Amino acid sequence: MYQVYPRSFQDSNGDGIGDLTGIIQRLDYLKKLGISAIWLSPVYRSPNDDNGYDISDYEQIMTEFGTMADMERLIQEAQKREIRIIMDLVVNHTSDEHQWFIDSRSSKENPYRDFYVWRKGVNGGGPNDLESTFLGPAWKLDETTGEYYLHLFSEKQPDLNWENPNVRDAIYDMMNFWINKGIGGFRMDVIDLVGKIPDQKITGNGPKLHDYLQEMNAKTFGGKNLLTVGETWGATPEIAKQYSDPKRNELSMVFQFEHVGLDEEPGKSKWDLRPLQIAELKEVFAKWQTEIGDQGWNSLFWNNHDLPRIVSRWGNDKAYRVQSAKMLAILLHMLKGTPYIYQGEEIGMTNRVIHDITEVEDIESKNMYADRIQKGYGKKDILASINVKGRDNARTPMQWDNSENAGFTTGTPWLAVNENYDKINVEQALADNDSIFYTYQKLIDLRKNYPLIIWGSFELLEETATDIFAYYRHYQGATWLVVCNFSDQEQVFSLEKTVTETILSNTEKHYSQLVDTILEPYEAFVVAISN
Ligand code: TEU
Ligand code: CA
Repeated sequence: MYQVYPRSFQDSNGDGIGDLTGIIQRLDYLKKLGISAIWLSPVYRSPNDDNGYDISDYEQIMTEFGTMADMERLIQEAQKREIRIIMDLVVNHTSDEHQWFIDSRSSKENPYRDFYVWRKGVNGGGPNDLESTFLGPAWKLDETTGEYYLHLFSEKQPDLNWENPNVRDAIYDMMNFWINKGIGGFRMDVIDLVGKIPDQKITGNGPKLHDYLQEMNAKTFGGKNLLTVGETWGATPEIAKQYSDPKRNELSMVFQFEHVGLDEEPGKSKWDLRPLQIAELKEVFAKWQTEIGDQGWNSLFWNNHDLPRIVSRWGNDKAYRVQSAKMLAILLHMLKGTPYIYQGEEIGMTNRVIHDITEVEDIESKNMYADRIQKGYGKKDILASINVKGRDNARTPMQWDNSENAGFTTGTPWLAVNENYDKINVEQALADNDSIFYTYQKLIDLRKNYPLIIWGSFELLEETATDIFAYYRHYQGATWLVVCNFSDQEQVFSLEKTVTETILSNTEKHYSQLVDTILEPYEAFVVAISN
């Protein structure tokens, strides 16, 4: 799967904003990479308070992105190349500009009143102290009726009331509208929140969550060979099995985020940083690889539109950019699960550096900045956190070539292009046989040809240097070994096994035996071994 963030992928008409026609123009590139499906971040009508994750009409296309005819063309053109389009389904909340909410807020008697979560205030404030993910109270007083509505994200993203069966039916109708257009499935935004019971301050994993998903499955995509993936921040392996065990008729797979928090201070926010411990990363991956077993299915990802660029975060985007990006690709793609590549990851795009808050577009970063300024943090420290973790890091325009604005637009890009586009771009990557792109292409090809990668069981090698991440995959009597040096230092790896084949490496080396092997910084390889 390849994630496209449409706003930043390819502009086709010079207005500085990526669009659907731009995506169509780049399908041949994605075909060359070898992907099977595109997860398309939201393209629905939206006032863009949260870049399309605030939807004002689910059955219209965002004006800047094009028309419904363009969307139908994208689905068809992708299908011609055996690529399916996975729509982003944002149904925990809508925009406050959605007609349902406009009606809902108009009076307490309106038939749409119960489409959202309305409560009376308590002692002159909100009903309780629930907080929004984007900071501040999750309850907002609405003057028209003097009641509060719930918004777990921005004030312009009121939460839908899933306890109301009419809400659920309206959502299922909308999903069927898209299924009938020939899409390949849905990525479900913060789906673990829809069973919330706000009065008890339960947000994630509410008691009715899985009932709702089974109902949704039955009334929409069930039995139709569509792919569904739930964004589930609060999943444990047990919970992941509930979502994705085929017997339960819910979703195909989940995104779980346990590894994503490993460089954050426990109990604090994503902005409070600490160094990644490789030992913890190994532990978390090994846990998910083994505990989910054959019952459920997991996604594999380093990146998305909310996360910083992995080569800058856990690789080394200075001295070892190419080597570390390939190591990270190999490590992830040889695991069990469905891999997701975020646009630009396949050419090793990096975080960008900002010097002032005026350069920021992302609502999450902006709200955090305002909040921390008010709490007395220093500007420098706040900007440092944004440079490491801010969501705009992933959202700078795709770097296609070394022409002005990286070939993304002939106009002024909505968000500045990373300055390094003259060196890091698709044209360069395609011209260089040794580029990160070709490692991704090879990995995708391997996955299509070796059932061992899909189905093989996982075994972590415990007795290695801490900074070496090594594991076996076993399948039908065959064993592959994956060895990754997760550091900018040489490491010694030793194993008394015979190598029968070198499958892939990010060095020129061929491996025959592994006793006292010196690994270069960020070296990674995959070999078949005899047992
Ligand atoms: O993200 C869910 C979510 O909880 C994020 O706000 C996350 O905590 C944060 O971005 C991590 O940096 C989804 C979408 O992926 C995100 O883009 C949306 O802003 C959010 O839902 C609301 O729809
Ligand atoms: Ca455009």
